[in-house]
Amino acid sequence: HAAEAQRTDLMTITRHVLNEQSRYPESRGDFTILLSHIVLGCKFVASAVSKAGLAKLIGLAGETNVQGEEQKKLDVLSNEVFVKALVSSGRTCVLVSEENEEAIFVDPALRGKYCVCFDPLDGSSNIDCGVSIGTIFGIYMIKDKDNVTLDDVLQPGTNMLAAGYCMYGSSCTLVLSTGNGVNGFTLDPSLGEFILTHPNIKIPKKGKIYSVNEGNAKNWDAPTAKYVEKCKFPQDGSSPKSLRYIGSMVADVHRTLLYGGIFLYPADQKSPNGKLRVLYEVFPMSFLMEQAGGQAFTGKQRALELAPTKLHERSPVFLGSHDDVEEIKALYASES
Ligand code: AHM
Ligand code: MG
Repeated sequence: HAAEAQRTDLMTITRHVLNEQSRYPESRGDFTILLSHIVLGCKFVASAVSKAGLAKLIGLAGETNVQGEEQKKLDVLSNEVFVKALVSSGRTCVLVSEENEEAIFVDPALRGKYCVCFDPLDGSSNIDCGVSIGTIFGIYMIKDKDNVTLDDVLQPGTNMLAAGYCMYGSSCTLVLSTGNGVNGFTLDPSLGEFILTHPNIKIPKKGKIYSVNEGNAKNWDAPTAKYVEKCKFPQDGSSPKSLRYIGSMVADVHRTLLYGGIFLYPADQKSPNGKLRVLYEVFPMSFLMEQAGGQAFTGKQRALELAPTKLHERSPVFLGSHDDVEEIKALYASES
């Protein structure tokens, strides 16, 4: 009665991570505590997102409320919740958020050994129409928490300890890797707990879907243009690929992870470095892809091997199924 056992033996995200961390004898639960604060932020955003339409309907958004305070935009509010949750965990020393120009150095009294880079609410153009949006995060360990500098956050993605995202969609799903495969947890709203629903996610070796903003096609470079042409008009007798593009990185990457295929945000003439940000978009998603058996490429190199020089640096990215990314790598290699 395995199904019965699963229904009654709930694998919460905290229990799962505690199990994983018990492999490390030196672990003192710091990571579990940090993660539970991230999870709290995700639950807050999930709840706020589900009420966003309602708040608008009854005239809350963008207007002053009863206390005479200006209502905060959902992305600004989400950022404040994450920053406060992370600082109060006592386990972080430096934070990088898409919403903050500068890195946030945590007060020495509250410092811990982790650095968290995050985008609290990505895909904001999708908020007002109720389409899926998400939170993305990457976690590093800092060498010396009493002497933290900007260099400590400008590390290549290969140094990342853990990464994940939470998707606020038809259900709320948190996908996490601590460097030992990828697992997905779904929020049970009646319990307020994320329960393991997608153990050990592996991306299909090859997919049937490509995902890109084709509106930028006139500015693409030759390898990207050639690749997308091949998706539509394959020359090897295979069927054309389907196109799916939501315009929320978390949703597009989540579908790619589960169904296979490729997600592209290439460079173009107008944006020579693409659009997506290295520290809190490209790195965490690349880490998850590799951990699930896929690949992530920038057009020049393995995405995780980038060494960022600026907090909000951008990079082109091609990520997804092993074989599909292999094809785009070949096109860029023959170009140079
Ligand atoms: P945002 O940080 O302004 O929300 O932009 C990031 C989003 C990603 O979620 C998504 O992959 C991309 O922008 C879509 O960009 P475009 O509208 O150029 O296709
Ligand atoms: Mg973003």
